[in-house]
Amino acid sequence: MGPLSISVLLFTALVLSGAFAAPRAQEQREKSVVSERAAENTSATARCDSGWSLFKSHCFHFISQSASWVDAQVHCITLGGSLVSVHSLEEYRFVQKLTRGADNTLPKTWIGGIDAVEEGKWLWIDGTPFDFTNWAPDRPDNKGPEHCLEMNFGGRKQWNDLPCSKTKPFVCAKQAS
Ligand SMILES: [Ca+2]
Ligand SMILES: [Ca+2]
Repeated sequence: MGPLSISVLLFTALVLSGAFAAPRAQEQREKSVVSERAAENTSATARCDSGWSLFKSHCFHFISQSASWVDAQVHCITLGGSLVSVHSLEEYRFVQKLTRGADNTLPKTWIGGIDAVEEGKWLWIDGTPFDFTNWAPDRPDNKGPEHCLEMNFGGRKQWNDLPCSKTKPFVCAKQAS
């Protein structure tokens, strides 16, 4: 075997061992560190996809097509998010604006609250604390029973519990990029 054959064999062995792929992997690791740092600094750089609206660190999207609560959540997941959770009156007013129709009405709309696991113990399906409520008078009343949360209910457009199989428009939310 001559020197040329040995170099060809050596080169082939290096390619097969992935020696030349290593710098690319390193570059990808560096890129992901940069994007992680960018994500930490969302206040300055937060952005939403087209059709989504930014509030603080999250993007929100109203879907006017009606679905059951669980189908709504599945749809939000396919968009990279979850049914929205609401943590302040300011945030509620923001979400309400997204639901306002061309005819200026506020349709009853699913958001991410459920008490399906244990009656009366309300959770947000995105896992955030249930730290703000805006129930309509005498709600939740669990008539049905009712384990899912609709907004824009009653004269003051507040919250009501409703059977999860009812179909409503819904609001998804996801972390801003
Ligand atoms: Ca209930
Ligand atoms: Ca109810």
